Amino acid sequence: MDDFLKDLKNLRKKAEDEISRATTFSELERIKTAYLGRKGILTSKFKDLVSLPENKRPEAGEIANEIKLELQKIVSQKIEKLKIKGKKEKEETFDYTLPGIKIATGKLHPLTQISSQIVEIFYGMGFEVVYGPFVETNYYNFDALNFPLDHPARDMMDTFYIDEKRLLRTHTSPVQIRVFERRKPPVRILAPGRVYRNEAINARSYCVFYQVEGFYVDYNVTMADLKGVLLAFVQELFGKDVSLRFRASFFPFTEPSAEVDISCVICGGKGCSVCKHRGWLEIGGAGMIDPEVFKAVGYDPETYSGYAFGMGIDRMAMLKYRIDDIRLFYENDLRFLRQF
Ligand code: 2NL
Repeated sequence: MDDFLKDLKNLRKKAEDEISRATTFSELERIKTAYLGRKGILTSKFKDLVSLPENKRPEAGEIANEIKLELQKIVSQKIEKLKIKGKKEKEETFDYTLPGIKIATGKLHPLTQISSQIVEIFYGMGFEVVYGPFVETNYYNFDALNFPLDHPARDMMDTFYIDEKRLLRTHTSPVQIRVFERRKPPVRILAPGRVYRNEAINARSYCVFYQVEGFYVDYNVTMADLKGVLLAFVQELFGKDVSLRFRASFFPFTEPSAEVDISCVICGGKGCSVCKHRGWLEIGGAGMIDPEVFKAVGYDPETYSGYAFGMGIDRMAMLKYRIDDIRLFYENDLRFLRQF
């Protein structure tokens, strides 16, 4: 019995020493297993209890159990100590002079940025923003807009056809026709979005681009209202000293029609390479909605009048950010995109 208790005490002393000397978690884990594990030294001592005289067993068992609990407690305390030590070491070895890690943040595409600005400006002037499908029918893209059947824009050389009836919209006007069908005047709508043209690609034109169209239909809407709204818009987007001019033109869906020019935002109108020394830049077209379009959607042209306009978003982004090649917007080169 005395030998047994002496063994236990030595065991305890040895275990305590080893635990206190341990410097890593794996070392500590190994010691714990060696003493307290299923095949551990202390565990085997419990099995030896049977070799003691029966009347001594309870006392010896109790002592062995106390030692076991004590060692378990010391191990847990040591784990906490190692944890604190690890944290401190990490802090001490951190090199504050190292350059920081740059966190990559997403950004809006320049065309999306310009588009949002345009939407904001017209929204502030009372326009509702409406979107529509990219795949359209001949009717909404051409017929309802008074395009004659032999108009060159309907040609497969200019328009991407999906089949006989369906095509990729070549402008956002079909969105507006769909609004006319559902609503009665007064209506004031802005329709921005992606459009498609089957054209040769170069620095100025691409097969995909973004357009914004708008219109206002009510009693007594005039060309003066149109010019006022567009002037307010360009001055908001490009600056207060921008001027606006209309040049007589023709579109199947408006009469009268005009090309819309602004004074060159690069040279201020004096003449430079961007405006080809004209002092003016074309940003879109506009006019009074043709009575034929009103008839197609069931509005009485004798009662109502309205203006409509269309502008290229890519063109405006190119002017605002001074970009000389439209293709840059569609190549998704990060060196380009990161600049916005
Ligand atoms: C341009 C010219 C224009 C319109 C678009 C329009 C729409 C309806 C009825 C009448 Cl539903 N007109 N849109 C009118 C005049 C010009 O766009 O050069 N765009 C880039």
